Amino acid sequence: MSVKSPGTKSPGAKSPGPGRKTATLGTETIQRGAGGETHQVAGGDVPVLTTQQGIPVADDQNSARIGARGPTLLEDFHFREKIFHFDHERIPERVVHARGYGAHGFFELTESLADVTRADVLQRPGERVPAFVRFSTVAGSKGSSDLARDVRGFAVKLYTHEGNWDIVGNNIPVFFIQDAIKFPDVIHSVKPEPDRDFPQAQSAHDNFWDFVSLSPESIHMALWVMSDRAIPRSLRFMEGFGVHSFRFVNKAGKSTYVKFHWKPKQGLQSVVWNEALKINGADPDFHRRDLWNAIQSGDFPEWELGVQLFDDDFADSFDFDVLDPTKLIPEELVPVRRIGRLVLDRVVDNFFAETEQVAFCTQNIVPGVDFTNDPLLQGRNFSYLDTQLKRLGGPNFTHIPINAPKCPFHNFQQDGHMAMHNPKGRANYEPNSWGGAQGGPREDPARGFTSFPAREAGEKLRERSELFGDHYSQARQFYLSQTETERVHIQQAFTFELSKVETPPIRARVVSHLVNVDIDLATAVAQGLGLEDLPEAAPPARPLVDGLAPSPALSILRNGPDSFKGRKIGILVTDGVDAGLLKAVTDAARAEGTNVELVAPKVGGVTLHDGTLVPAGQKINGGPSVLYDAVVLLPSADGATLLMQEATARDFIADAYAHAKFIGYAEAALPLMERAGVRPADMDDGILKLSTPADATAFIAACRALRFWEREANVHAV
Ligand code: HDD
Repeated sequence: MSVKSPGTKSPGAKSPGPGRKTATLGTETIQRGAGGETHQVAGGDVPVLTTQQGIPVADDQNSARIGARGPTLLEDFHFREKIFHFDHERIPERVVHARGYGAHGFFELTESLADVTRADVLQRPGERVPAFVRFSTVAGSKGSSDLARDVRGFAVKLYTHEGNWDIVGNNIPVFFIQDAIKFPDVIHSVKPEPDRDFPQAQSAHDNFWDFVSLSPESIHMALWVMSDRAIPRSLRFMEGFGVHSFRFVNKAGKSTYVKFHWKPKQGLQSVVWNEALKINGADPDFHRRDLWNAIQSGDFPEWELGVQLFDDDFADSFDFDVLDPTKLIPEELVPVRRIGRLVLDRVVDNFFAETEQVAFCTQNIVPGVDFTNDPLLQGRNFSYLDTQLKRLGGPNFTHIPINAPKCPFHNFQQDGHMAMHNPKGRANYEPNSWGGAQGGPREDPARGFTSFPAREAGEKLRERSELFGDHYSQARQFYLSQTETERVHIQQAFTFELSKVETPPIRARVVSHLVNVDIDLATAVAQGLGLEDLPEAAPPARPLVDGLAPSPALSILRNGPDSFKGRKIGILVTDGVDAGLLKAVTDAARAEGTNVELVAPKVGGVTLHDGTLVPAGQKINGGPSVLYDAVVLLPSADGATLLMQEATARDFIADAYAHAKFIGYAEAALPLMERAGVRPADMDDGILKLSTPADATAFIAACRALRFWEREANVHAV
């Protein structure tokens, strides 16, 4: 027996014309399913499905065939077009920074920089231009998880009145290598090893550390990547850096060096490594979900644009070469002047069209901005345009709306794959003698981009500046600028990563560099690895600079938020929860701007002791405490007894404790806590009993410290 094609007969529905709905019932539309059954679609009118050619489609459930059991017809253009298009949906992922997430927003100037640059976007305070930002991890492929230990890309496109300006930065202000010629090597080394194709999105393997141990220039950045900077709690809670020294050029043609910083208004925050490992399992999309939710709820993330401005005199007096991208300039030496704000206030309409197809390029600069001879930047200027050709399939990727300037643009570039806007008029060359619209655009020496006329002379050679040779002094400065908690995290991260390295000499070679950075760090890592002896220090290429002052700006914990706004609390609840206490906690959280999510035995929710039913955000095994910044335990006495038998409930508490989170609890939770390993003797000032609304307010206030770090010493014996 054959099933009738739903396209041939349907109750009361004639074949609809283009743009007309199939059939509606009130505000709901009758939709026919694959088996000929009907179901209702929420909402009002729906447009008629068409092919790419605009032909209305009568049947999207069955391909055309001869008889119900016969062969499929080649002439079924709708079927063929649909499959053909599906077969070609993928484009090559980015060779680095494949996994990313983007959002729209604006940049608003708050302080004019007219004295140092002619860049139009930096002239008039209060003026806004549209912006698009894409955050990313570097090593993992497009489907890897968000909380890999990795550098985060922080790429900003400003659609200015004088063209697109891209600041293609990272959340770390220095880079692994000094010369772009080493980029394929460092990236190959960190990507999955080519014979076995693992590990994915991890630096913890032999090849990466082999490369680092043989390339001392990467030690400074390795310190950053082993710090909590590489496991941010949220894309909203991290800094961005342009890394290189760029130039500003003013109307008089004077050049000033500049380094770019993005400072999050939300403050800095990271997770701890064990937490990151578990988040990757619980929610591999943790960062993108967080950004999406924040923007959708109107909690728009914001960064200040900061500039470090300096001149040749400073550059000449600095201990390091300002062209060396493995070095930073401490903010305490050259202050960061905050001149604007970047606000992300709109998610994309479509991930592929915008986030996947956006094409950044360090070469996209505007009049008033210029390059320096940083050899990494010079190489990048070649790579980005080149990679887009491969990735986006032709030279017309600038015609894709996300990449097109939002100011007028005219040139004689034409044709090529997918050309969307060829030049109008008769002339497609210049000079030409045609006037008006026929003749097309002309160059404008007054407004157009001009390069800073830096004087260059020298021999053609393959050499680096001598000052590039100190690879340890700033690494040491970074380490000594951290709080004790952060230093321990760095020690643990090196130990973890090198413990995954299977070749002992590579482990020892890395430690031999750490000896030059800090003897305590090297000793802790050597002990953590079980090395019998501390290796000899690797011979430095150049004497180190002694006594660099610590830079507090380099620490995350010294630059946290002053509120718990934008963070998230998980409240563990069961049937019989004290309604008053639950309300007190949620009210206090909301007053702070903190999000709350109820975690319950069943997602359908719980019945409070007053009989109210409240839905839950997560079932307990889908909402582990690693997804929250702090937790509150409000089970009823019966609920606590029930949860004592539930491993995921015990993990919820044990992990929150081990990750140094603030824990609020109702009296009834005590037996459950003890069962989870938090005994009365383990109670500390980060664990607060909640009985009254005042307790709830005090708990939220305590959470502003983000973590109760003092506890960490009690949770790690090894
Ligand atoms: Fe790069 C992508 C940042 C060095 C070559 N890079 C890319 C992205 C970011 C950075 C954020 C992702 C852009 C996006 O979201 O689409 N890259 C950096 C920083 C560097 C750096 C901060 C050092 C300071 N990169 C670097 C070098 C080279 C490249 C030295 C090559 C010589 N980078 C690329 C690339 C990518 C890229 C292959 C891959 C996808 C793309 O460009 O659009 O061209």
